[in-house]
Amino acid sequence: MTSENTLTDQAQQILIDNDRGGYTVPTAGLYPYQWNWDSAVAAFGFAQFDVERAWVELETLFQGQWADGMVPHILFHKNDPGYFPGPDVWACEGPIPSSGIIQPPIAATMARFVWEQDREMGQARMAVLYPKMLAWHNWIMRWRLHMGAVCTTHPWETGRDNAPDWDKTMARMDASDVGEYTRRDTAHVNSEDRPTKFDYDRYIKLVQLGRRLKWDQAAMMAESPFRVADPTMTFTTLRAARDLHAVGEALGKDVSQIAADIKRLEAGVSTLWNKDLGGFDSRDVHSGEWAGCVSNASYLCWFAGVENPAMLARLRDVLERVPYPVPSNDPDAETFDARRYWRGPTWAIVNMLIGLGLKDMGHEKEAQALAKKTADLIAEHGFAEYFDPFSGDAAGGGSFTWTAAVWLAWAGRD
Ligand code: 9WN
Repeated sequence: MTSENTLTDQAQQILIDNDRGGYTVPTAGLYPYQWNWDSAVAAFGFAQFDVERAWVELETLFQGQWADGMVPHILFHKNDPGYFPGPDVWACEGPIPSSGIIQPPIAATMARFVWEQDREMGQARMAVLYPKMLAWHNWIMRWRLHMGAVCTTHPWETGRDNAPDWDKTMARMDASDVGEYTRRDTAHVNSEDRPTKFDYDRYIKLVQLGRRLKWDQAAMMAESPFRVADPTMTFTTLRAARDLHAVGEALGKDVSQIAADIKRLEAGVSTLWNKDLGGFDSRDVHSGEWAGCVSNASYLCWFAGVENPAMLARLRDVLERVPYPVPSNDPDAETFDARRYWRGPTWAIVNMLIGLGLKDMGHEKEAQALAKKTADLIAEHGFAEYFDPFSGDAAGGGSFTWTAAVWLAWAGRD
């Protein structure tokens, strides 16, 4: 048995071990529930050895869909005191106890990959999922657009929780009355690798606001201090729209509305180009201010089918300079921190999305280089939640579902 085979076996075993029956937890202990974008990636991983289980993962995720089309960022299938904030803090009323926010909508893209591997048998499954995915897309188009770019209403929505993108917006928030609460994350992993108390106070403050407003989108839009148009949400929504368009056409649906949405989102992408920074950036909708951050999400442009020579030049530089790219923050930025979560570390999941985009857009050489470096990182340092981009050291949780799925579906394949 070669070591590559061993890694593939290990990756499959991680997905099997993290399976809680119809859904996969990101990792045991630290994250005991079903997370939205983790689950979509898990489906892509499962599709490499158990396509039936891949469909089930997506179907379970959409069982949590709210009546208005929203698909929550966490589904609390079974209560677990090991995670905070749990269902009692969110107080949401969907079909499954859940959080009240979303995550990057990559489910449609991952579902398309699963379907491409299972065109005949999967046709009926896709026909059932498609209207649900479309309803979520329509919800995002209705509630989250600003000048065509997609906004986040909570740092957790982007999946890049403590990215410096939110620093200025968070600094303007008053969380002095958030009250007492007990974090559980720092009981599982090193607190140096996690967001600070300053950040957590504001995460919880925003949950309290949503709860008070009964998760009413119009009310939250009017009252929330946190509304940022961001590359993660915008690029993943645009990519999902392209995938829904393709799947819809194949299913014989009228896709004219999605085609119009794609145009709106493309226009939105251009509002995220910070020309002084020379990169795709986040912008605070209330203040109009740029975050001034080149993150790993800035490189998702190709994933969304958007070409950009300046970003390509940046990526080539990062591939040269950083031993284990792509860092979640520009290594030259003052805010760079090689271990603290989304302020520097490399995340295999984002690498995969960047790499898939690069390949689609004909940047084969860069796509291969990134896949190889990600494979080396995992082979040398394990299936960690994230990694120090300079030393490669593992950080956060271990035996991580999406890192295993990335190995199976992308990095470990060539
Ligand atoms: C909050 C599960 C999730 C990922 C996110 C990552 C982290 C949660 C947390 O874990 O966020 O959603 O409690 O830190 O930032 O991207 O989906 O793996």
